[in-house]
Amino acid sequence: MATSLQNLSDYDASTFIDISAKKFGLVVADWNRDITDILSAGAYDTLVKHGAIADNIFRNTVPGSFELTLGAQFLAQHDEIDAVICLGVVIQGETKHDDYICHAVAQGITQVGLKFNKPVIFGLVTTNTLEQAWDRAGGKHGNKGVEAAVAAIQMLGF
Ligand code: DLZ
Repeated sequence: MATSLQNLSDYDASTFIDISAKKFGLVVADWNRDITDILSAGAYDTLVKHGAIADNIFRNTVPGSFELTLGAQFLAQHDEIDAVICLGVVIQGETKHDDYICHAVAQGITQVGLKFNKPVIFGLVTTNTLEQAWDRAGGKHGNKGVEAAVAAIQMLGF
C-alpha cells in the first residue's frame, strides 16, 4: 500500500540527488533568536548530512521575519546559489502583526523563487504560543528547519 508523508521529517533520502556541488543560502530571522538558531542548526545539519559541503552553505541573518523576503532576494540573485531557505518564528500577539508578516513573507518568497527560478523555501514557524513554536524546533513536532532543508533538496531534484 502506498504511504504518504505526514510531514517532511518522514522523508526518504534514497530519492535525493547529489548535492555536493550545490550552494545553499540560509536566511535566519533574529526575532525569537533562541528558536530560530535551532531551526538554522537543523537545516544546516540536514544539508551536511545529505552531502552538502559546509563551505557551500551561506548563512545570513535579518532583523525579523518580515525581512526574510529581501534577505532571500539578496542571496537568490547570485547565479551560484542553488536554493535559499528562509527561517523565522512568528508568534500570534494581541494585534494582527502576525497575519501581516506571514502573508507578506509567503507572498514575497514565492515571488523571489519565481523571479530567480530556484527553490526559496518557506521555513516560517507560525504559532499561537511560544510553546507551540518550541514544539516545532526540536520538540514533539520535530524541527521545521530540518523539513525546510529536506524541501530544498527535494526541489533541487525536481
Ligand atoms: C515587529 C515584530 C513582531 C511584533 N513580531 C515578530 C515575530 O513574532 N516574529 C518575527 O520574526 N518578527 C517580528 N517582528 C519584527 C518584524 O518581522 C520586522 O523585523 C519589523 O517589523 C521591522 O520591519
